[in-house]
Amino acid sequence: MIIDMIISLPAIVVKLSVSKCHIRIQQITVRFLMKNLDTMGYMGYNIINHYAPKKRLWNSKGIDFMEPKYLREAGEAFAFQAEPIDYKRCDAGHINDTFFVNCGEGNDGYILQRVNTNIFKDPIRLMSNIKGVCTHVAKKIEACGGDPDREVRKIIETKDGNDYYVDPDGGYWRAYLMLDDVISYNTPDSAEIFYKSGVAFGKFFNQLADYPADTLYETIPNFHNSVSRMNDFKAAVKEDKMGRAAEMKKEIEFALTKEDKCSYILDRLADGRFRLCVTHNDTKLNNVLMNAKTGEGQCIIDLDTVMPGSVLYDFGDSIRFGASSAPEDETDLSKVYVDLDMFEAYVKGFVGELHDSMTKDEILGLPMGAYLMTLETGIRFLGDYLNGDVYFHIHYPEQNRDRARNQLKLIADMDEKMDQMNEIVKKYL
Ligand code: GN1
Ligand code: MG
Repeated sequence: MIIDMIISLPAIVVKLSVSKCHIRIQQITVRFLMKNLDTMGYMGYNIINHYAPKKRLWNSKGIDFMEPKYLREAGEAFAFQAEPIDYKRCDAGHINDTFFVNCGEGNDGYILQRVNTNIFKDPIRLMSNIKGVCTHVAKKIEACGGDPDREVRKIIETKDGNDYYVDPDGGYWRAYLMLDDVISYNTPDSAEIFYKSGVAFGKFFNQLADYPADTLYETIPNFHNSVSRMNDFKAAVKEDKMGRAAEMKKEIEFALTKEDKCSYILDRLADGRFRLCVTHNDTKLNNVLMNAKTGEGQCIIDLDTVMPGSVLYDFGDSIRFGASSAPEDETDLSKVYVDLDMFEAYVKGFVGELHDSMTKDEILGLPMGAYLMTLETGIRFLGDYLNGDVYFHIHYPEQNRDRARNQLKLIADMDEKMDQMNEIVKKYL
């Protein structure tokens, strides 16, 4: 016993000093990043967030430490019910910078967002899309006796009557009314919740069925063009800017074997088997706010990518996110699979709303919609990891790698479950 302890002593000492050294490196990194936040930007903020306790990121007034320049100027530019008292960063969403605005007891709260103009190149046309869509949906809600302020995003104008504020550095900001008594889920707690989100996205799709699609500006061209997504991915692999392709060899090879499936939706849009409609294109479960009291879907949010597309895009993106047994960046892949009960619950809700307007080919194609939206997201995460994390916000350095592995695990599972998914949708023809 004593001899055993003596023998293992050097190993313990080495382990302790390695972990001490690791902690020390983390502390130095955090200190350096905190001093240089202006130049390190969001990536710096997220690394600190990962390594250091969150409370270190809030200053004495309770304001996010990594407060973007002109946050306050932007907040003061909008015609809120009262002047803002404080702001909190919202960490959901991989693209824009989002803040909750508190205007004091008894006053409404607001969402203030700085649009990511590296991705949305023309924020003025983007806002005119959103305004058009919200106005259209608001009229539908009013006609049914609903409350348009609470059932569709309400855009708040600036004090001088614009839909956005431009800061002195050319940053674009917009604001929405924040809704009380709503919940958004990252994973559905029950099949019932996921069913209700399907109903809500189905309703939204219906509300936009007569929207003049040709007036919509394409905020991100080829957004769900899986063929061009695959080409972008191949270019990232070829360039291998960060020297990360070797580490991801297995995942890259796996993704490339799926290339022949990428044109499935495009072929059918081209020959008329699928219709070109107005679609949301980012139908993650957390983009529907559910009423906390009734549990029903209340308001669809994140309207940046409302563009012409196929109904399979909206169905598929919901499945890849909400019918997964685990969150999008779960690293224990044994926990990641497609939950067929969730899949069926969503089919029931979504197709239940849209049945009369969908073609038979579209209903039968839904499992492929799920497959392609998952593949697309997987190769986008992986491509971004190879490109040096320039697109999606990350909260720690390897997050895009982990997200990619997660999505590709779902694809491997869908390969196994395709027959069962096909059988499920046939029941709803
Ligand atoms: C991004 O903004 P957010 O987080 O809702 C992305 C989606 C991806 C999603 C993956 C404009 O959505 O396409 O499916 O991340 N949005 C854009 O979680 O690229
Ligand atoms: Mg989005």
